[in-house]
Amino acid sequence: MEKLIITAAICGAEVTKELNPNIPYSIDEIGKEAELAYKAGASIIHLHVREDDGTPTQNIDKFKVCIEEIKNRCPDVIIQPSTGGVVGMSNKERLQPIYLEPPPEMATLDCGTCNFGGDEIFINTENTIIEFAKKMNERGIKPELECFDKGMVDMALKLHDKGYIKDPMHFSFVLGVNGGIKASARDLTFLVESIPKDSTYSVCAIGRHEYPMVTLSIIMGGHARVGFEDNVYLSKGVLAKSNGELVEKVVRISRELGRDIATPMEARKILGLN
Ligand code: KMH
Ligand code: ZN
Repeated sequence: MEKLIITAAICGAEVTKELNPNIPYSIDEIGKEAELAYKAGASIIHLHVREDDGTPTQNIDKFKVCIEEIKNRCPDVIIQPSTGGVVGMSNKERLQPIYLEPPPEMATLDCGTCNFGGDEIFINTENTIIEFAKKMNERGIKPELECFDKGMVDMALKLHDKGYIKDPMHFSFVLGVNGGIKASARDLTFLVESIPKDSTYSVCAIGRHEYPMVTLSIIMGGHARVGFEDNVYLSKGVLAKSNGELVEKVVRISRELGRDIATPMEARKILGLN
């Protein structure tokens, strides 16, 4: 089986130090967390950035300094900025990191609108998705197609057929969001069977669902995302000390199951990055 690409979603936009004091906010904290994840086996860092007080931001200058810090510590890691930001941000705010110089190799492309619990709605209209996809194409950025539900997979496939999303497609199945598809073996199988055979996919899941779903992905030939953005616990009731610990755990599981871990260069080859 192809080697496993591990993505570390090191800080997210919504989790706070109140939930786990090890969530990184500052440039230095973000750099340290990226390095721990990378040294443990992550080849992609999925990146959100924060103000020093933890407020999520999509400010391009903040991305720039955080990426410099990460590159100093992990020179060959793939950095994948979020274009999702946080619920309520405008498209213009969200798109800022795709204008970085040089452009990032990858960025997320959220493929639909989703309830996020309570009154929160993460809005991605069809026109928004097309606008983001076009801009990523212009900048030579590979989109990671974030799908929180089956309809988002179908939207990505439709926009692929219309030429807005290029081959080879890479999906990220986000399971167990409050408002999205369930974190279950049946639902993951449904998603995997819905995408073209020559595409790749990674799986992440919220909270306690993270390791069971990621383990299924390892077995099924998909890739894995772990990190504080999705889950702050190493095991039941035990807060993770770092993203490194979360990555070490998925490395252990994968090796036990006989699947080796991809280096960043191997990940680039698998994903068709230049
Ligand atoms: N924070 C969520 C609103 C992404 O990175 O593209 C969106 C998100 C997905 O995290
Ligand atoms: Zn994200």
